[in-house]
Amino acid sequence: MTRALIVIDVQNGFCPGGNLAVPGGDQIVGGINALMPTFDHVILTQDWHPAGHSSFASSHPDKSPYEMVEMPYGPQVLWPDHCIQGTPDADFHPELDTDRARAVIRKGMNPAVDSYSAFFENDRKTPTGLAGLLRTLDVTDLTFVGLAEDFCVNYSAVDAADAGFSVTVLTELCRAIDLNDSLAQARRGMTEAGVILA
Ligand code: VGL
Ligand code: ZN
Repeated sequence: MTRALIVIDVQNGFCPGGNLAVPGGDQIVGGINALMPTFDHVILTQDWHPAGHSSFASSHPDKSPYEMVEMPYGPQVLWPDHCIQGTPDADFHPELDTDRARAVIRKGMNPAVDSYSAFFENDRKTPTGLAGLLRTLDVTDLTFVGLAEDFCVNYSAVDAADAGFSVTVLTELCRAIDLNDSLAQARRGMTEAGVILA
């Protein structure tokens, strides 16, 4: 058994003071750092959008953040501008121990397609390369922590289970946006996919 810790989007943008702040997002950083040495591999993801990204409400006339739109690949929540490449909002939280990371997977870089999952963009087809990296390293078991539990953690954990990994989400080291019951829905979906919520 080879175990990897996948740390999802622990960035300033998702912490208090950030452009898409998740309540309590900064409270999980110390616990995540403490967990890192107990894993064979640590991988970080980083939401990394170009300015004017199509998931931003500001890119759609007459739309406000948290409204839905229909994209060519399906329904999409519109977000405040967040985690723009090279800005402090996109940096990792300053206390996150990034030194231990074997790799940083950046996502959301295609201006036309959002990417919640660490494995596939929201078209559900375009891979990020993470599955290949993990298989090359003979990783069998994945533990997910980070932000936000109901979006990027959820999509990543479900894709990982579908790809055949043994998957655990440590909910105490996640925080959620919780938009219209999205956290309860996400937990149901993860459980159905075979993800262990611990
Ligand atoms: C996320 C919304 C938009 C996340 C990223 O990290 O959960 N949510 N971009
Ligand atoms: Zn994003």
